Amino acid sequence: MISIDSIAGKVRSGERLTDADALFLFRSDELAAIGELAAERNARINGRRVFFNVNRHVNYTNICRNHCRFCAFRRDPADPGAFLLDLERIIGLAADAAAHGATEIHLVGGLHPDLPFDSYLEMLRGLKSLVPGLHLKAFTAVEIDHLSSISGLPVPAVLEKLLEAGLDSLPGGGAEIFAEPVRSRLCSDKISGARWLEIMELAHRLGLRSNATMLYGHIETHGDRVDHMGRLRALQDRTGGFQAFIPLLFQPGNSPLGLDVTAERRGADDLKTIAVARLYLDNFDNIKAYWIMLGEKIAQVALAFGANDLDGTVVEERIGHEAGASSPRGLGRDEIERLIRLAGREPVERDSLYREMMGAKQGCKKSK
Ligand code: V47
Repeated sequence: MISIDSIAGKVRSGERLTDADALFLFRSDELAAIGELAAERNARINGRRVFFNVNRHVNYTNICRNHCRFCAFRRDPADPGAFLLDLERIIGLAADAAAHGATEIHLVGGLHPDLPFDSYLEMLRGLKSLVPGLHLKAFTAVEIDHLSSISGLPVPAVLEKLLEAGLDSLPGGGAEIFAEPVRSRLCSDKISGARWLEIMELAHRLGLRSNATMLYGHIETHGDRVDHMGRLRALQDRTGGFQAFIPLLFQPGNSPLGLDVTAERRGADDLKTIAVARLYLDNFDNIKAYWIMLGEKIAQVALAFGANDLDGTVVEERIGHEAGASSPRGLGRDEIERLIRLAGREPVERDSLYREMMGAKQGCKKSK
């Protein structure tokens, strides 16, 4: 019989949790006990240290040929608000971020129907040459698949070319929920969960590190969440290439999914999801509480439920905010440090490969 005690025994002796254990935790009301266990495991790995980085998100386009039903960011080319940034603008945003102390650009966009493969290479080359020193975390597995289609090159060849042009790592977006038929109901045009995992495996085999996300809090079941995390854990066993797991709380505003997600479903579920991730994903060092989607308060409390990373300053977030996220679009370095300190933890600025940053503190102003 599975119980909190049986799971605690496994966690303390280093025995891997089963899918049934994870499902039990999701269905359990013992939030505080689950959180304590997750915090205990996190403390063994990370002590009181909580990572953040000074980064900037840049979305080069919101024009997308996919029609994901959870997404309020995408546009058709003729829609009001559709945009495609030119290279000069992208470099200007990156240069400004670097001047404010950023060490990473998180560069992602929609699947633009007409942008040629060379433009993606030019983005990376331009950024690397004109704003050297910035880590380029760019293009989700979904974009990589798109680049393979438009270039006619197999995925490893696409990745090799991107690496040559300056790619440093891959973000974890586009994973959504792997389980069919939920994935088809959410995003029938998008690559399958199996393809997302295949592309990540190919990237890891080339030495690229990446993140992994899970979009939750919509029409998925707890079983779908466990299935999703199970597939990530299995891939991580094979490659070790994932740096962080990031549960992304669904923001319901302005999206075609049209779900009325009430506030009561938030909070406890978010904290439990972080805690289960910490306990079940025993081969992930870093569990990220993405404050943009969670809000600063829940993200802060998540640090007592197994999370050890708050992501970064972000500066100008669009995907969650177009869907109604009520967090700020960006935070200053000092604000993130303060959030962490007020949660009784020690802020540690990291680089994009989770190495502690040494050296001078530069100012990073709040965006708005
Ligand atoms: O892939 C889209 C999700 C993702 C909504 O790798 C939504 O370090 C909530 O992947 N509500 C993009 N989520 C963001 C992302 C990310 C963010 C921060 C850090 C990293 C990283 C990755 O946002 C998309 C999709 O899964 N998304 N719409 C929405 N309405």
